[in-house]
Amino acid sequence: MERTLVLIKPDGVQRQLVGEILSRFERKGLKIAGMKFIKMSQDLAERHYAVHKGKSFYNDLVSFITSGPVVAMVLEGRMAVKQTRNLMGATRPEESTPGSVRGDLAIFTGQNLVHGSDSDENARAEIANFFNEGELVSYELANKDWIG
Ligand code: IDP
Ligand code: MG
Repeated sequence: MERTLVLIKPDGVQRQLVGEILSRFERKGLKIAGMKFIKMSQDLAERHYAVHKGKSFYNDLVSFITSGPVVAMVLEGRMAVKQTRNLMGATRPEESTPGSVRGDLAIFTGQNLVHGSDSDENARAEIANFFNEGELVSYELANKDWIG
């Protein structure tokens, strides 16, 4: 089973879409392994988005992600990284397909509601930025035999 880091960004919280977005991941069959509601520090934001340092949108990205609370979560399941990215939709809302979070609910790349790790390796590093091992919970879903 794979794990991935998902953030519901400040626009998702402010637009009161936390439940809407979370329910899409839950209904898919992904399991919540950890979750917290936090305002990201400058330091955490810079670590999380280190890969984008130097890009034209980097400063806006860091100031946006620290502008208000986010929901940070670890989702677990079969091919969780890819499954989550599919549910999120493409980075640019004008390119993300209807049915995806961004395709249905976002219109602007700078406010595209969600973050999801893009590889297993990055997921491990991103999870470690947000969660201690002790904050992740191991348990079985009651319906696991019906999810596969
Ligand atoms: P992702 O969130 O789909 O993985 P990335 O390329 O990793 O997309 O970019 C991280 C975030 O930076 C995006 O979700 C988006 O909010 C923002 N971003 C990416 N490209 C641009 C851009 O060209 N202009 C403004 N913001 C951008
Ligand atoms: Mg990314």
